[in-house]
Amino acid sequence: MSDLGKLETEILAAIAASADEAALENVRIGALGKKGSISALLATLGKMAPDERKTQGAAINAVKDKVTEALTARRDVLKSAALDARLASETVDVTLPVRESAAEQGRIHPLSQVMDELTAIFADMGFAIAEGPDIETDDYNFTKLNFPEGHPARDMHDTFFFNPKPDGSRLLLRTHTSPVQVRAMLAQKPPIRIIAPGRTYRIDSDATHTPQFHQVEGLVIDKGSHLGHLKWILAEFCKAFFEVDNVNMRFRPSFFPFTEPSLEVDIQCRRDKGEIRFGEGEDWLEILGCGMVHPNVLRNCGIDPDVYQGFAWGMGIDRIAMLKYGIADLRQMFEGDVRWLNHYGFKPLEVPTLAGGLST
Ligand code: 2NL
Repeated sequence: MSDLGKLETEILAAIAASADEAALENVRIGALGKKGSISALLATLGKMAPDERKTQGAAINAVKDKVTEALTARRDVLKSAALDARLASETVDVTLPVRESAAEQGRIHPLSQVMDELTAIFADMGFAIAEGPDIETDDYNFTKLNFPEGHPARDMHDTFFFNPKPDGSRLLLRTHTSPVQVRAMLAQKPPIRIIAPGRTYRIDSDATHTPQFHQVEGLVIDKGSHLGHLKWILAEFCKAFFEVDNVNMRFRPSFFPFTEPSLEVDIQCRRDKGEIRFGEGEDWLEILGCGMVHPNVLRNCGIDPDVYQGFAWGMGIDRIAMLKYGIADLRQMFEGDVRWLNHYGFKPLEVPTLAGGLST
């Protein structure tokens, strides 16, 4: 076989043996590239006699055409084999569920949900939401609220105190959200209609108490406000919050330094098999404390008790959240267990509203 014939056989064999497009490209460069074997042969034509050039030129170009054809054919085969391999390895199971977006995967803690529900209900009645600092003064947390200095009622609150300052005064972690209302009375003129939801702190830790807990308090100050208004507000609140048409409430006399008279409120319920129903049954469940704002508190906050009357109430949020959503253990609420939150939590985009439903 001639040298040219041998070269052709070798190149065609190398093309057939190329396992992928990269290997094939190397063969192409080896034959047809600038320094390729066929290109080198074509370069010799210039030095040949015209007759020889005619026959050799035709022969070399014929080999070049064959090689080019074989390269194209082989490239097509390798391309479609590569595509087949990708299609086989990158299968998509279209029957799998669609992955939820981050906003849909997250969960709102039941306590945040209940706070949002309370806020929606009272905002609908025309209440403004008031907030204040967790770290308070003795004056706002106790003195202005008619707890006399050294009075045992201060001990009832098991307060977290900070170290005293050089002047003897000491800051504390608020034991209730009442100081928020004190600030509101000092800052604005009546009529006042506010609720103050937030964190509160007392030195208490057992199965039913955590050192940090949550409260919502309400305050109305106006000319001629009275207990009848308070009873209506609380009844409307209970119906809306527990999502029932009817509630029966019981008011018992009680004592708080900041209200006179003071009352505790129970709502009627039935408990069976761990389930609780409101508006029926024989049991009574205490849910909040309330009363007419003590004249001393009004005076301490710059409001004339001969012109204005007010009523206020306070309620623990943690317990009513557990009641409404069937949460058995208070401490689980603060453990931050994602599995617990997936079970008891709420979807972030389903914001509670009175029109759209509180807890759907
Ligand atoms: C309870 C009872 C109550 C208030 C809180 C209040 C606030 C001001 C003036 C007068 Cl500024 N009262 N708040 C009134 C009665 C009861 O809370 O058992 N809370 C968990």
